[in-house]
Amino acid sequence: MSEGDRFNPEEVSKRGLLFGLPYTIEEASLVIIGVPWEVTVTYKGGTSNTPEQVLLASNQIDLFHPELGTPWQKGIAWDPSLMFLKKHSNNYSPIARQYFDVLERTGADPNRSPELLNVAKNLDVANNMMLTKVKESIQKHLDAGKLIGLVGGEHTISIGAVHAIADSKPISVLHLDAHADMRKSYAGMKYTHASAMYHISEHSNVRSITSVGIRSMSPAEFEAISQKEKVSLFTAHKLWTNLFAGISWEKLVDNIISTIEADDVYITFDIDVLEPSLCPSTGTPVPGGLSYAHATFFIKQLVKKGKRIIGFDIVEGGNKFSFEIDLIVNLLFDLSCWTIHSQIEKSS
Ligand SMILES: [Mn+2]
Repeated sequence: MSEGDRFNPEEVSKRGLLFGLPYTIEEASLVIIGVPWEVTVTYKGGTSNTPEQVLLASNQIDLFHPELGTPWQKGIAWDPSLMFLKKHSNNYSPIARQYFDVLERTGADPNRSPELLNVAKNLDVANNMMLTKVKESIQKHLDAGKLIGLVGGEHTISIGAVHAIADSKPISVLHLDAHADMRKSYAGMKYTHASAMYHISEHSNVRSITSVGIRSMSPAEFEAISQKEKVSLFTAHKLWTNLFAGISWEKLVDNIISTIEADDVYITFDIDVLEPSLCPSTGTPVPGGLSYAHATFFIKQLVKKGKRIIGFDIVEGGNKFSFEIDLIVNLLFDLSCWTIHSQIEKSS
């Protein structure tokens, strides 16, 4: 059946379908998985609401991509099978909140308190369960030959996604973020949003990590990055300094892309890489970020340079029915179109 028989892209599209598109998961070349998880969020909450809100707002998208046309005709579908995680996240989130509150109020080191360490261990069990579910889901879609995208949820979810893909082939990771997320562990926990990139970098099939837009890290995180040869760091400060000196964004981007080793690239897009005015309800905003145009031009150049996007996630989105959700919807559409297009570019 052709699209024309099932829906009309010129008309009001149906709410509850991703971008209003009628494809089933079986028909789609790209599957978008919602992962509503926030258990290790330490500051402003709400990111577990993002997947549902993005899905509901996504039918507002107009279906002609100005640069790519209609790559969505290869099929994009929403996979709701991990939306049940919200219930578990809601159960664990108050425990985590209370735990972080104790740490912040008392300044206690959880590694020196058996009682606190026990809470951290229980939260780790929950995070591990989530990561196993993410890995299983992605494995299933990869076996069926699908491309995948994730809508989070906190950054921790990316560990499961990258590990699932890297288990089968060498990949590079493009990491757009305000934060380094390079802690080996955080607050007594192994898997947290602040340690996502550390655990991703530990996978032997992750050949390189290119971190862009970073402007918040601890001394130990900087040390860890310096010691890991596979990680290339491009701080926001360095980018702005070069831009202010008159070097073009295109030149800078091409230089950054040259540090990406593998042809197959996974993009982890933490929304807080953008200027906070664009994402005011993200969990840990930091001023001095990129514009939407800087970020999407980067994705375009990546594909132009012959890289193939094999998967992506958008994480740390906010919790309001607001412009931020619309921004994520647009970013999801852009990333989806470029991901599909990058396969065509490669095979032609
Ligand atoms: Mn971040």
